[in-house]
Amino acid sequence: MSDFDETARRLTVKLVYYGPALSGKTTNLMRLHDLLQPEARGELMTLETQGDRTLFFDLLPLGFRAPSGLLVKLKLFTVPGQVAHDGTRKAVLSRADGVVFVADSQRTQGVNNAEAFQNLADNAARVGLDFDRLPLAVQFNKRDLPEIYSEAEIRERWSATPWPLFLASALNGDGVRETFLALLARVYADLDRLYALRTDHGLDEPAFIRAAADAGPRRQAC
Ligand SMILES: Nc1nc2c(ncn2[C@@H]2O[C@H](COP(=O)(O)OP(=O)(O)OP(=O)(O)O)[C@@H](O)[C@H]2O)c(=O)[nH]1
Ligand SMILES: [Mg+2]
Repeated sequence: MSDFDETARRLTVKLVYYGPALSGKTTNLMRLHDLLQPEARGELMTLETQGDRTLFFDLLPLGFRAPSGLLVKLKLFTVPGQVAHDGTRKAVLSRADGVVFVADSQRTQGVNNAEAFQNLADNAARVGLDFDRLPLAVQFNKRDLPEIYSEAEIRERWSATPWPLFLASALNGDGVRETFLALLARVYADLDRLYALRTDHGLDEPAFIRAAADAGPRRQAC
């Protein structure tokens, strides 16, 4: 749930990268961090991880000012994908304004993807999010690996769903920005309805997306 502080003229928005263990959620944030403006980067803070495994979450904060002076802060989180960390996933998902579901394209990971997607729907309900209205983008990552589901198979399987679908190889950055931009577009519609971004703050959808995608980020892993 976005947080609008009228006195401080600040809007805080929470975006969450969700998905099965090792699908590439943290790598998405790392590549976004690389792609966004280097001169505005803050410290990279890494707390507890175990090998590639996120134990709590990663955080990449972005910020920019609307023409009205409103400070828009975007907080990008990753959840830990390992099944055991469900409590943390729920906490991170709580009050999310939008979600990227990062699936693993490898054929061995079909069941894990499905379970993680169900877990997202279940946890959304548990934390009071309306899953049917939640801005969501779906990314199939690791396209560079052998033994992956074909694009046709993936598109066929997801054809009845309303969410935009992206193929990515987060390791080398392919598809990372496109996925993020699609989520921003979906989130903008809700924010504009709630806070009249276009009429009261001079921020239409293209300007919002441009500003957010160019904002100088800082990444913190916890
Ligand atoms: N080949 C390939 N490897 C990838 C890609 N994206 C991520 N990886 C690798 O997959 C491993 C797991 O990536 P992470 O980003 O840590 O995965 P995660 O989803 O954050 O995992 P958890 O924190 O355990 O939930 C790492 O070794 C990454 O380098 C990709 O597009 N291609
Ligand atoms: Mg991770």
